[in-house]
Amino acid sequence: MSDWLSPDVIASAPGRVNLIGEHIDYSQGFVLPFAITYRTTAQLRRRDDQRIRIRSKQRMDEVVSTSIAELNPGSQGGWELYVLGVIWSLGISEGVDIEIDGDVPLGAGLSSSAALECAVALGLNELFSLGLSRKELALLSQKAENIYVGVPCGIMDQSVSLMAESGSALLLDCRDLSTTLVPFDLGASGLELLIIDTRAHHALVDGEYAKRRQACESASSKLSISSLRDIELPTLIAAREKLSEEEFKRAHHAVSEMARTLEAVAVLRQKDFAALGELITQSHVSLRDDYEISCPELNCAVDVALAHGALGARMIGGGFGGSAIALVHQNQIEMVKGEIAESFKSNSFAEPRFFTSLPSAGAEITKKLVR
Ligand code: GAF
Repeated sequence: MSDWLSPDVIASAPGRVNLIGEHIDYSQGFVLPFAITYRTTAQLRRRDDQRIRIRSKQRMDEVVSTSIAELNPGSQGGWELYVLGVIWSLGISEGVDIEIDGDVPLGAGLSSSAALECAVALGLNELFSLGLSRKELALLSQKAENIYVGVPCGIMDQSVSLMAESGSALLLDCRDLSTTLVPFDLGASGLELLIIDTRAHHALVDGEYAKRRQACESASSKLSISSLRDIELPTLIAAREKLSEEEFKRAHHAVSEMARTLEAVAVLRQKDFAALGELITQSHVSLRDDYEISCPELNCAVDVALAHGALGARMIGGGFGGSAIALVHQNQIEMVKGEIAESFKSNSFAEPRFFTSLPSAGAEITKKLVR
């Protein structure tokens, strides 16, 4: 096993927090995520046969051993499916050993799966000299998750993991994957973004995510548009009777969230953090009431943060658990954490975990193949 210790290539990729623009990537909207400091690392080594071996530093006694010929979309498994899916979606035809390590909190809605896919994708791109662009790698990582793993995610998480830059949030146009960096420096204004992992269940694979996507697609089709990107709020409201109550609510979230995201970029450029906080909170209300993907733990984290001075707070990610964010004055962070922990305790929720993160760099190659 000593050959695991001398990789040809090392690549790493971050998890993400989405500042605003939730559940609109698959409606071709605008999203504003940033990469977090927590990263997944993939060490890759070429083999001279067709075998694939995968292991994780967190579970050194378990080695997944398979081969290129055995790659099969839809097969059963655990975390290794994300790695196998990327090997499959990139069309790799030679054997490889991959060792994974990292500190992206698992199950916290901070996109540890995209971090894993993107670290492997960037590493394979280097190892096999594929010459794929970051945008192509994002699309192939999404394909791995959609088809190989069977999770119908959008393109936000993979894009930010591959294309983010330190110090900025990434405005991503999910229609053409064009990006604009938006400087995001809370510290200079005495603020911090608190990430609250509620430790409630994240139900992305359980069908609710797919139902939301379907509602947006059927609303678009009834409105004769290619996606909800193509309609403004007043027109949607005027066309309300064409949609079911559920479709209208889902579309109302998507269309209003797209407008909020662009407004958030404008206020961020003016460093108007009070206005940013309001938009963040409006996003939560819309996700809670129109999109109906929040849960008591997320609502509790948001409500307690707002009641104790946060400028804004909302759930992030797929919903039904995972994390919330709160825009908090630095000198109030400990107090807000304490109040949330106390409230979780009195509601008999699991003990929350807290993180903070500066906007960090996207995926990187830290050891290159010497040619
Ligand atoms: C999950 C998905 F993977 C993303 O594509 C996105 O839809 C997000 O939920 C909600 O904004 O993270």
